[in-house]
Amino acid sequence: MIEEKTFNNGFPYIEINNAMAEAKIALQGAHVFAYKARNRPALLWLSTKSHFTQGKAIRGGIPLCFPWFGKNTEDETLPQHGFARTALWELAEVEALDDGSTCVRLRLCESRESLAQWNYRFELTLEVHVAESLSVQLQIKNRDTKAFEIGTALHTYLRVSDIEDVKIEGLEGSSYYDALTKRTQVQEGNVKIKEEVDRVYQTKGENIIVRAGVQSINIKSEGSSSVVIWNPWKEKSVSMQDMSDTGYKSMVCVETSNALADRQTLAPGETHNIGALYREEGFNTN
Ligand code: TA6
Repeated sequence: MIEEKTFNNGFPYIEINNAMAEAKIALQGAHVFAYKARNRPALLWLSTKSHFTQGKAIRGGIPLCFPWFGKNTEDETLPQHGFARTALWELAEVEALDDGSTCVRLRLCESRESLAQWNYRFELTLEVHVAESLSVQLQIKNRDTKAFEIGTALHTYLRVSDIEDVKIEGLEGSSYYDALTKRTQVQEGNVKIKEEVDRVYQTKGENIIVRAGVQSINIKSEGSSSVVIWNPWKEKSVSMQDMSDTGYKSMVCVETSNALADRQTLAPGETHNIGALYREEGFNTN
């Protein structure tokens, strides 16, 4: 079942309930902000202080970073991570599949507002498959007559039982740019989070496992050349108005991306797909 709903302030979202799972997707940003498979804990973290107001990014779930990741290198006054996550997308298709899962497609094209920030014609299609796992696939199409360069990310906030228990497997041996020290290093062993972490790993992220206690979340990335790992830790959590002081303890961002040095150039008419499949393994709650 799929319902179109709004918060009390009129902020629109869709709610999906099927035999396998439930999910919520805001039309602003085509932003998946809740997903829970039956008999499993919620996969995505959502700030208890997140905005749900037009033009303000939701803190949590899966923000889509496009057409740049991080600050815009030519004009830092433009919104961090681009405009896609605060633009109003169109609900294009909803499909109830024979296996009981649900597929939703949302679309965004250039607008007067986007052209004022980034003078290119494009079409984004986000396909969300709500099943016993969550699949999120973003197709980017260059509809312009000139090539353009993009940075993209599924800026996914995963809910974890305790950040200090987290071990992230699958990044061993990858080099990473540490945005805090501005240095490039090589990952030795699993990634553990004991302080603020903000790193762009040069890896496809095809098989990442986030473990925390009995929890294990498997992430299979496609179409990406980088994976960003971020946790703001205490000081930044306290400074962020849309995050509780202790919010950092129950989240970690594992972002399937083409960020920084992995930006891509799309020729006119060219498309690129970037996506991830998320599955919580070995954790059953009755
Ligand atoms: O993905 C890591 C990062 O670029 C961090 O540097 C931090 O800024 C985070 O994204 C959150 O960005 P936001 O604009 O959503 O507050």
